Amino acid sequence: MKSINKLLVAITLLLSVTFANAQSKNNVTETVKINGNCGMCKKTIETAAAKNKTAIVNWNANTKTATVIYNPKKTSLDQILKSVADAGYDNEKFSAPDAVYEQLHGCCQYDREQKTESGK
Ligand SMILES: [Cu+2]
Repeated sequence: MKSINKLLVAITLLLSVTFANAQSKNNVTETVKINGNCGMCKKTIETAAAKNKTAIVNWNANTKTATVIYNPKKTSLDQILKSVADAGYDNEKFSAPDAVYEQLHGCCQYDREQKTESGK
């Protein structure tokens, strides 16, 4: 059993090294939909998303989309978007808890389009 584990670790390491070499940089860039209204939202969203300093997020109030740059070895898009939802902002993967949404500043209470199950 132990030797199988070691083999798996070795294979995983080998694959990740190969993967890292295949890319000049580890960072990936994705565009995601995040609800919000104004500049204050932008600050909250970007701060929440970059909480663990593993992502750079640039949210656009006009398009309601954010460009997310992150290193998939250190974090995941799910983790980043979960932080954004926890800060009160619905996004394409997670819905904000109602209680947090209600705590947002009046001008920041964006129209919730389709409310999906929280914690989805
Ligand atoms: Cu706002």
